Amino acid sequence: MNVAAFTQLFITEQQPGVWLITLNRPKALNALNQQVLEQLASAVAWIESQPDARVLLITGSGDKAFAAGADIVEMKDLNAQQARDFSQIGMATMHRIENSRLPVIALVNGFCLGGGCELAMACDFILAADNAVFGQPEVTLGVPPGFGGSQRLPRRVGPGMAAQLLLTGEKVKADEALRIGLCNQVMPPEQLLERGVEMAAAIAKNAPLAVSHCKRLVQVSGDQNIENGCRMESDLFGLSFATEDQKEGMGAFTERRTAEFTGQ
Ligand code: DAK
Repeated sequence: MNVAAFTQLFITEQQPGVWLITLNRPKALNALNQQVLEQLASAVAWIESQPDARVLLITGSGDKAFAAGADIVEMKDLNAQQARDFSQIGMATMHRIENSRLPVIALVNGFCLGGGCELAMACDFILAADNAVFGQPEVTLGVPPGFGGSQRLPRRVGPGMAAQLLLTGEKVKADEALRIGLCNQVMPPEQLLERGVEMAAAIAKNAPLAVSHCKRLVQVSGDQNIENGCRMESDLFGLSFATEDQKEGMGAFTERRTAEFTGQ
């Protein structure tokens, strides 16, 4: 697949190994229609297939929105079966991002509502511009979330706060999103990409398999009892000693030099 095939997205390599997907429907505030969702899943797979890929960033084009939700215009006349199918397409895209071997960071610039917030939460963590507005306003449109928001929001902010946001449909600004743990950092919009690339570059310097293992372990921590989670951590810790990167990382420490990881 060629990058040019992604008509609804821009794909760029910002630095060696640091890839950026930009949703490209600024006139519709980057609303997620079926085509965007399908291209997003394909783009993640395409970037993963690039041998040097280490970290993925996702943002929205324009200065108003990350994504203002699933595309209401496309959705509004669906029947129950079609709506379920649409939900499954969105769910598959969110799982594709969550299950990527690459760490994924959402760079939220403006409105991040409904499906947009669900997309951001499928990423490993969220950096936000100070103009970001988060929310799951689906109930105001007569539906519950359809791309996993009811499950991912409680895992991010706890059940009480998630219930408040899901049941009222209220929107929260960046500083409140930071306070409740929905996003990790807030900054002026013009610094968002730079900070994201900087953080991605810091991750890209680390051993890729160890990074991938950490991503997986954090994800399962919410689903496992602590013994199962710790058992999985032990297994992956042991497995990492079969990698060249472990020899390189610990060797470099004892030899007082910077490690150079290859992902092997
Ligand atoms: N879908 C489609 N178009 C959208 C959109 C959206 N979610 N959000 C904005 N747009 C379009 C507007 O229609 C407008 O298009 P034109 O009229 O210019 O052609 C353009 O983007 C600019 O929007 P506004 O003129 O409204 O801009 P404002 O600055 O005045 O307002 C706003 C910005 C974000 C406050 C407002 O646009 C807004 O409230 N947008 C909708 C936000 C929202 O409710 N998001 C949640 C969407 S629902 C499920 C599957 C999926 C889902 C649920 C269930 N099942 C299958 C069960 C997911 C649901 C959602 O995500």
